[in-house]
Amino acid sequence: MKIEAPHISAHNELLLDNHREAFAYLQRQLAQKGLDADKIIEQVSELQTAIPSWALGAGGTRFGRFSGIGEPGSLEQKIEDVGLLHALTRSAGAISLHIPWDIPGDAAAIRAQAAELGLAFDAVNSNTFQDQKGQAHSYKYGSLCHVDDAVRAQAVQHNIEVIETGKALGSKSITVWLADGAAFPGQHNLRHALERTLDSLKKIYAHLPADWKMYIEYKPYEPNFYSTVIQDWGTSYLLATECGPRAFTLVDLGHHLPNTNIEQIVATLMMRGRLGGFHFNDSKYGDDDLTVGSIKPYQLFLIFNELVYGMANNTAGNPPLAWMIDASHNVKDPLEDLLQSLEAIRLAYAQALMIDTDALEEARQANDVTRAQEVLQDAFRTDARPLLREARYRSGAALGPLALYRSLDVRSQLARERGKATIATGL
Ligand code: PSV
Ligand code: MN
Repeated sequence: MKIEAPHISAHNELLLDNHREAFAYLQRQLAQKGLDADKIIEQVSELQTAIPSWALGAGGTRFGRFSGIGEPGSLEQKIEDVGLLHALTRSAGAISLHIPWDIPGDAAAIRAQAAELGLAFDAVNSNTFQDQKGQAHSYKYGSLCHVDDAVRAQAVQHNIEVIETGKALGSKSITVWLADGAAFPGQHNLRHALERTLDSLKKIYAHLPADWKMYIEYKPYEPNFYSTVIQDWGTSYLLATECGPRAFTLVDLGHHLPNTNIEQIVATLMMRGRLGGFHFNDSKYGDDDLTVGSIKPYQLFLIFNELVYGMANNTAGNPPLAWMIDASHNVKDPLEDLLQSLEAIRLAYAQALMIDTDALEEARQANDVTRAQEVLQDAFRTDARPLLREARYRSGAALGPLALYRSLDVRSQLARERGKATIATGL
């Protein structure tokens, strides 16, 4: 199924009068604060978030998974789904593949299909956290950190093959997330496990094409619950700097212990030019993979505040960031959930762009803590949604993506085309 321009314009027609009124009001509010709505719209419109190929089917927990209907049963259908999201929002212009869950059979054809829908291929993701059929060595006790040379060599080789797949698609980066760690105390010599991991990562880095980047993702626990080899941003940063200038830390919002100050991590990494990208999601307890902005929208706004500052004051030459949603939807329609996440990401970004940065700096210099908080919260409490709608409208997308998705009954149409029992690959 495809969403075409006439679908969008018919839908927009119905909402346009109300939208114009709301947007004009916001525009005046912003102008009073010396902010140019058009400029913010331009910046917001540039923010394109990649959709991971594994997020298009129902997610699950270790207790079970409840499939929906019309799930994409092939990579082609996953790309079709991302095309729908992009047509509705013009904010999901890329797809990120997990190998081997989604190995393209015919890379040229897949690339052409994506290009036709306006999609690029973002980072490719390797997977050495699961054993695959016919694999010579098991990752039960780790991959890049393994005590056995042969297991490490196999895991390095897999990453090299993932890079090759990415090259055929036009990707420019690889994300390495390791499940490696110790399930129980005593299992690892912690220092040696890290040294072996560094050695393996250097071997992968040596195969990185000159115009590629390597993102190193960290996570404090799960699936190992005693220790994780790359447990935090500091470890990732250490590995990245040891590997070379094209290795960066990747921040997944769910990969922190409760109450970690993630915005501070962003500030520190950008100060060193080593923030590679983001996996967006939200969480209440741990790596819950909930819809972006569904639990802690203020935290997301504060993170974007640091990102905006870091991008505008890029003294360390931090490269443009890779943005991706890494969420799981359990009981929701994945596409609806992704639409909500896309909206939440741009909303936080737009609100961060609405901060009166001069007033904030003045308050800081005067140690006026109350005023500093007021300045931040004034932006956070501004309803930025009309601006996002305007950004979509100007780029040919829907004023109300979710409403249009529902009124077109996209999911039923997909179920008719694909059948009710298809199951997407992924966790
Ligand atoms: C691990 O929890 C992770 O965040 C990594 O990015 C994986 O690639 C992804 O989730 C798999 O769902
Ligand atoms: Mn992730």
